[in-house]
Amino acid sequence: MAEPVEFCCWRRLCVVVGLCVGLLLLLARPATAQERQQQSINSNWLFRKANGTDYARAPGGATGWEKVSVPHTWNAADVLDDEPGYYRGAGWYKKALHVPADWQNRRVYLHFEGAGQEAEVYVNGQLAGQHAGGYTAFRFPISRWLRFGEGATNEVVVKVDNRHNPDLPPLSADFTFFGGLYRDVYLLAANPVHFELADYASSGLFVHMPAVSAASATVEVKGTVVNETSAPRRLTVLTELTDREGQVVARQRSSHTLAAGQKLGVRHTFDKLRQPHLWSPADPYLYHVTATVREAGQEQALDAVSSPLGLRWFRFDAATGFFLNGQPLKLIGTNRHQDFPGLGNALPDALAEQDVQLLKQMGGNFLRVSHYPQDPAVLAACDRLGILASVEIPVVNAITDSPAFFEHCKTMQTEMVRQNFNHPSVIIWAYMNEVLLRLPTGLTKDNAAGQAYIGRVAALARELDALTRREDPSRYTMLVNHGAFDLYQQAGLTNIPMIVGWNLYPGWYSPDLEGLPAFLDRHRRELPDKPMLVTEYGADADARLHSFQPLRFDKTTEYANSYHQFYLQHILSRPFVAGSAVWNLAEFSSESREEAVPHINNKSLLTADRQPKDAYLFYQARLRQAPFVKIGSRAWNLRAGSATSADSLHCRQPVEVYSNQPTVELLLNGQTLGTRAVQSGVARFSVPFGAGLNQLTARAAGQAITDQADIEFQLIPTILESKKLPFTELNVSLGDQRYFSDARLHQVWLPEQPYTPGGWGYVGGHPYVLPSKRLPYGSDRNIQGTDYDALFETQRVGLTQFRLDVPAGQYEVTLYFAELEVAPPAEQLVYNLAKNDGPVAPAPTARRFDVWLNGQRTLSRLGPDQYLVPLQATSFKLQVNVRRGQGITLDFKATTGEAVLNGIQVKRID
Ligand code: GCB
Ligand code: CA
Repeated sequence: MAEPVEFCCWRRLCVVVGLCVGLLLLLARPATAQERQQQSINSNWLFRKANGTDYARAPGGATGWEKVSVPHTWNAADVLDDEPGYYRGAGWYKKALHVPADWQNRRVYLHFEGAGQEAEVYVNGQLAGQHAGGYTAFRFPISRWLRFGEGATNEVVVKVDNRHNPDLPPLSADFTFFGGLYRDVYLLAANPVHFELADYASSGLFVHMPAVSAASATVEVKGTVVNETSAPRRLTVLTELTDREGQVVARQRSSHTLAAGQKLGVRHTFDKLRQPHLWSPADPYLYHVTATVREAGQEQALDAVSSPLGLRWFRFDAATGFFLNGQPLKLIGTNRHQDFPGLGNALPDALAEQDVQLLKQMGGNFLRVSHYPQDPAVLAACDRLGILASVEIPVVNAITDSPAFFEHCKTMQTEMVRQNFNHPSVIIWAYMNEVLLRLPTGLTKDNAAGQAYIGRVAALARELDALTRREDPSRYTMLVNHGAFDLYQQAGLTNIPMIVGWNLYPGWYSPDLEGLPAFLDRHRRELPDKPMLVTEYGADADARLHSFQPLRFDKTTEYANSYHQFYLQHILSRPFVAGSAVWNLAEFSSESREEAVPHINNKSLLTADRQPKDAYLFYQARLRQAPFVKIGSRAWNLRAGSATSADSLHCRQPVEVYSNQPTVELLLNGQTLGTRAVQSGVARFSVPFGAGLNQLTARAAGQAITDQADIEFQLIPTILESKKLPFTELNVSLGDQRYFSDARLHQVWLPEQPYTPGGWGYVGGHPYVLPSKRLPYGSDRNIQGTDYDALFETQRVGLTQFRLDVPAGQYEVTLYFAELEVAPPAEQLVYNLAKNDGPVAPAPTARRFDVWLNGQRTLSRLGPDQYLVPLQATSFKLQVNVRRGQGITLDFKATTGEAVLNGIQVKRID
């Protein structure tokens, strides 16, 4: 087998050897006609949805096909519309392929980085291969069906299908199962003598690091050489390790004779490389491994494969957490989903890389690639930027107890491990997420069928865990649970993996934040030997919603801020918590979600278009080393509020400043507001905002670092007849305690308030609350016909008046309604981890009411069967001429049930 021909010590690469190697490289490098070639074939595809015709063997003409390029998904738009559901079925892609004549002597493959969720590939009418699973790569040899040379056209047809398949994970989950050829597609042509190309679409080269220390490293490179020619071949395999500058630091060569059609495993061991330059988040130093196979005695390579090499070692300890290269390192980071607004999951690599970059800029060092393997660009970026990663297959919420389901899981796990084996960033392979979240209908943990099912889940977990340890003894295995400690414990699922991941939502899905420390300490007490990670925690935050009395489930920035501040503190203060990952880096698509932003899960640190929310700035302050100061709510740069008193020209509102310095000074339009101590990353100020532009400057004491935020403030007079502060406009969200700041229309909606003479507000009634009382106020339903769901989801029920004591003038009054009570029930969402909502209240009898504007009946007999279509946004724009001392009075007079009002806008128009 391998015989070392040359050995260079790590630092001592002498000039002479360097020169020789350089020369050898020069000889070996020039792209010869024979080395492997790989090119993307993303352009010029044709696409159509399935229509019953089988296009596999008769691809037909060009009509009815849409020109697309991949990455492509057919669900980019239909996941966002008001129609529940999205297309889950088959789609056809086809493309003309031209291959040069000299490829006749090559082995040609099609390589797909991923297709959602199942694919069949045809070449010139012949089935080249099938693949199940939407998140791993696959590759098929196609030479035998190709027509070569100029003028010859080949037709590649790919049938992709994202229908529900009970034998294929994921079965159900809180994310969208986009369909399509949504990652890069490649054409690959290799010499018939090549490294293995048929090993689960892996690179065929596996880099092991059996021993790494600060003093020395042992690297083992394994590969399989394949002789697909019809004659025996004498071959030389050469493996080189190069440093970041491209200098060869070690080489190994071995000679082999392969019979026709033979495959042979080759292993090169690089023993005791001295003083390796280690890889870490602070210094993500990468070497490279290149393996080539040549004809004996020839310098020309027949095939070459390369891989990054990051030298590091690590371990998890149940009591003291994670250690990288012998040093303790708290893993702090986020999860990531792979979609982007407007693109679905069909992203160019640059957007995947940008996400990893944003995590790095946050100060994070850990990415949970959830809930499935993602584009290769993600882990490549983790390698380069120094982000440690956990990767998992999409066994989410439930399993199917069928041999096919088990087989698919095992194949996916094998694909995941082999395709990503060489990424130094990967430290964990995981395989299940909250798999006991909902037992199949009729099953409970106490009945026999339920116990049998749980037993099968555990059996699958054991198989996957054993498979993973066999495939890769150098990484840790992990299984991720929701916060039902006893359930997973009794099922044996906390015992099987090397690390337990917990998705913890106390203070979100369960009422009390204090549940978090209690849960963490329970793990330590009851599973003292099991390392753990907080694999998820998060709170919904619609960046438009704000509150100064934040409440669980109100989806305000401020509730999420306090939630994250609480969690991070408890995670950091417990050494046994090896690390954590926020749910989620950015907002992501979950088609069946309703609430403030339908179809979007917004438990995230970045908005969908990757703008930072406050919590992101908070993490920067806690995690980044360099001096940092950022004004919170900088995204909330359009604010409104009522003046503090009748003759005040200011409104006081709190502002948080995030910093890693001991104190921060805040200035408003150049005037200091004082200096405050920074506590756990946050300094808190009360700012007297004036009408118009407010320029905030934050300064970390003793540091030259500052931050600025320009905030435009719409100041509402307390007494609307005020001369000093003329009334112009007022927007109120009824039944709501939040501010809604809408940058698009440049409007701010204020929370409701009761009427006081001289001012404005409602008379009578109460805020709408769900029958289940799950939310503090408002509905959780998608309101059709609007992007302002949060405004329409809240309403005041049973009000008798809304009054504004505005000065004389011409006004426009717009009333907003959505019928919330009389609504068809929503689908029970599987990911809703809150206690069961309980029985659905009987639909109330239809309401009926009139609205009078300054003594005139203006809107008649409003009700669910007249204008107020359930869950539909409805508005009426009215005009009124207000006389001196008259103001605006809206009377709500119900004849059946109670009147409602969701929002009101009053604008002076003369
Ligand atoms: C979870 C799931 C994740 C959901 C998240 C949520 O526990 O693992 O897929 O998106 O909660 O937001 O409910
Ligand atoms: Ca890609």
